[in-house]
Amino acid sequence: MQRVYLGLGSNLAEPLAQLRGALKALAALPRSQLAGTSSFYASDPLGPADQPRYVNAVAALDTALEPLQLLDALQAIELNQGRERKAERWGPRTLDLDILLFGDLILNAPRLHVPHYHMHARAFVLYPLAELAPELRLPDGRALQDLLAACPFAGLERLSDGP
Ligand code: ATP
Ligand code: 87Y
Ligand code: MG
Ligand code: MG
Repeated sequence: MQRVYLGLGSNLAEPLAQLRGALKALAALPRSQLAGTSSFYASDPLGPADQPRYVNAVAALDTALEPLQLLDALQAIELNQGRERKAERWGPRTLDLDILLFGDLILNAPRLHVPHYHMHARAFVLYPLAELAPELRLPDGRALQDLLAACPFAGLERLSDGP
């Protein structure tokens, strides 16, 4: 079993319901157990700005799936919840499921990079992750608390509506 942290995001078709649907699907994954869920957070889009605000969360999953098996399962959940891939990168989406960390694995395969290449700079990832694992270190030794100190909370809104 490996402890995996997943980033969840949605900005289309009732984001709160999308995240709750995704958590239900994660809880039903084979050879896996959902081990925790952060609060939900709203924020303006990072990157391309002409799209609705996002709701984000982080989930902890204990899994015996291989990394690429997990990626396949996550992409199936995205598709099942209406994710459409358009030509434009970083467009609006019903559901985004990103593998942030897969135990201490460092992997740079064509379809999968872990740790997620940009997690260290995304407040909507780091703050929910810190709810689940405040003492976490990345595989390269960087402490989550140091990443948080360099990444302002400003712009992130912790929602009272949660999982
Ligand atoms: P970003 O990765 O910057 O958050 P995104 O989530 O919008 O952007 P997607 O369109 O969801 O990107 O995914 C594009 C591709 O990224 C996927 O088809 C997948 O193969 C690849 N990928 C690489 N590393 C990861 C990862 N750690 N988690 C999920 N997908 C990944
Ligand atoms: N929340 C997101 O989940 C989110 N996700 C993204 C991609 O997965 C993008 C682009 C669309 N922005 C997001 N914003 C929020 N609030 C991420 C990005 C960040 C920095 C530079 C370019 C792209
Ligand atoms: Mg993403
Ligand atoms: Mg993604």
